[in-house]
Amino acid sequence: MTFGEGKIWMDGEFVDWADAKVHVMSHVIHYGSGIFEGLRCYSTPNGPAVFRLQEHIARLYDSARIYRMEIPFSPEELEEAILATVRINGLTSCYIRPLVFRGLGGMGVNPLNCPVQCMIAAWSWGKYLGDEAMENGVSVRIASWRRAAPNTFPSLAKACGNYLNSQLVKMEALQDGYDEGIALDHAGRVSEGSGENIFVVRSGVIYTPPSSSSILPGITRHCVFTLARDLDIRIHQQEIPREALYIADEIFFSGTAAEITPVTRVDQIPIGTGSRGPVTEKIQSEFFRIVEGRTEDRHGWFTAV
Ligand code: PPE
Repeated sequence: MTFGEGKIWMDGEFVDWADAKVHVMSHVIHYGSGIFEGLRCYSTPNGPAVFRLQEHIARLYDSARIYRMEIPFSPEELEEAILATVRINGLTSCYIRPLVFRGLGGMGVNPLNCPVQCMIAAWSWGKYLGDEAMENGVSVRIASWRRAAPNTFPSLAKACGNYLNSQLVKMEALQDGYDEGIALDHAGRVSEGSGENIFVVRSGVIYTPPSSSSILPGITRHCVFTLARDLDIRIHQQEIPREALYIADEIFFSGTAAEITPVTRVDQIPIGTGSRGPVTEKIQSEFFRIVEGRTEDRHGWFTAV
């Protein structure tokens, strides 16, 4: 199933891709009033399985609470709808996008009169930053755009509107010939990529910005903490100055779409040796061993489809 085919779950029932429509006067289109998730389903020897389903649904409900949205389904119903969307489309390995948004109910900033609607789509999505990226790494620039300051756009919510900032970061990077951009926070410290959390390795220790650095609290980021502990690698949350990136031994990104991707150049400066480093390789290969079902799911991260 490629992008543009199959069935989409909309407000409790499946409709054909072409019929999954909203009105142009829906609140979300004018005011960005939506929250979403991105999950992956992996093909494992025991069949297709969704990765960290409960955690993604929990974050969706956190986003809803921040924006005072009443989701008209229970978490269990949405979990089941996600599994059903994979099943009905006959997918094994895919990306899944649930979105909760304010629909048609009148114009004006006040969103409270608009119905809260839900949709879930699934399609095959390969390597987010390119097939080569997993081994060779990506080249990034520091964005001229900052992440939103604290108490402006809440970064702990995965909200549609936040991604206008991400788009500025991404377009600028692509325009200038880079694969991705890294945004600094309001204080000039390292925050995250346009759609990835970031990790810096120095002298064998992994560092990553804390949630107070305007990051999305990534679920793959949480996996990195768990895998680092499993592998006896020290890992800390710490504010990171920009120049720490240039003198790092290794840098990598984490994200549902990006999985674990090495970063090998920042602002044209090679990071360490300029190729994927040993700590990145360890975390990355353990991550792929788990998601591809080549080792036991020892942390219970999978839900069978
Ligand atoms: N930061 C941002 C800004 C972000 O969008 C993501 C996910 C992450 C960190 C990593 O979070 P997690 O997926 O829970 O590990 N970005 C999603 C959307 C990408 C897109 O282009 O759309 C994703 O990876 O699914």
